[in-house]
Amino acid sequence: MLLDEVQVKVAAGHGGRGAVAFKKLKMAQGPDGGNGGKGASVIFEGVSDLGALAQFRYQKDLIAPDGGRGHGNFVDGPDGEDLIFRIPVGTVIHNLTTGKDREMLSIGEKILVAKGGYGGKGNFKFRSAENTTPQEFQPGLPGEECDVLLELKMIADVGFVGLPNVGKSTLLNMLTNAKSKVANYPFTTLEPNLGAYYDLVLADIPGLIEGASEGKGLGHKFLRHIERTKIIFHFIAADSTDIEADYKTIRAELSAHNPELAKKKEYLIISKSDMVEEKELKKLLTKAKKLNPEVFAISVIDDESLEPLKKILNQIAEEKKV
Ligand SMILES: Nc1nc2c(ncn2[C@@H]2O[C@H](COP(=O)(O)OP(=O)(O)OP(=O)(O)O)[C@@H](O)[C@H]2O)c(=O)[nH]1
Ligand SMILES: [Mg+2]
Repeated sequence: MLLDEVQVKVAAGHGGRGAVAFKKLKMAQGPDGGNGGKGASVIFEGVSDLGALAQFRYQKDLIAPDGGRGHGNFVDGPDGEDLIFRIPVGTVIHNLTTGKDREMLSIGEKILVAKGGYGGKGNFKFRSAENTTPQEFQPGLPGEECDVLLELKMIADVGFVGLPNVGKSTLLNMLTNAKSKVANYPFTTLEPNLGAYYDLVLADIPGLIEGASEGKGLGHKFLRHIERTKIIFHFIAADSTDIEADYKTIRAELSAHNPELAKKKEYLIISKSDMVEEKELKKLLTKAKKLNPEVFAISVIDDESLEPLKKILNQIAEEKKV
């Protein structure tokens, strides 16, 4: 099961304390306490692997090492080595402690989540003409600590939405290298699937039902994955008993989840067009055009019917390049 939301505790390392020490040579006396090392920071780095949050299933405390303490003879404590965790691109990092959100947008991008504390100065730094035997030192500063909620919101170009069993996964598998499970019953797809169609990322979302935005069915959990998509393919099966009702159900769920979703460019896809007679299909398309003039009838057993859709995808890919 894809882990797409997880809360972790993050603690950067504390700085090491500075040393109080004096040279032991008779001829050369004086302070020689070294500084403490810097505490390690906790850093997230973007990767393409959508499953990367799984590392936090059991490891929920991300604790970076402290800096070492300073020693005599001007020996500074070692810095703690930063902890770097790889998280999927498209993850929103909610810092629950500060209330600030950051997003991991690109592969290789590094985001500092908790900064390690500075090391303290050793007594050598406190020497002066008046104070030749300083006892002063600084303790290291504490590292930052925070609770962080990681929420994966995939960055797909096109999101497939619709009621269950309308052929979303089937089309994804046809167009891409994805192997989304297909079966003739509702809720076959239990988690989102991605596929690449040339440069485009297509996302197949589990079927939505009325009340999905309030938590019914499975799809609600995944609606956030299409918050970032620019384009929605809205599927209605040709053998639907009432396409207008089906259409409105899904539109209502999209707006209820997030009004921004309802504003996205939408193409209406009348799927399984082979299930109805030609005459019936024509009637359906007339009805469908009233709901959304950008409508396509497709059947996965008729390759030709997919051509107009592929053209649209190519057009979307072209627009993405600009
Ligand atoms: N006749 C016909 N059947 C199709 C077509 N496309 C899909 N199907 C069948 O419809 C059923 C449902 O397909 P899925 O792709 O699993 O549907 P889905 O929308 O992903 O369903 P959920 O994952 O439950 O939301 C399967 O039995 C498919 O073989 C089509 O163009 N024509
Ligand atoms: Mg499916």
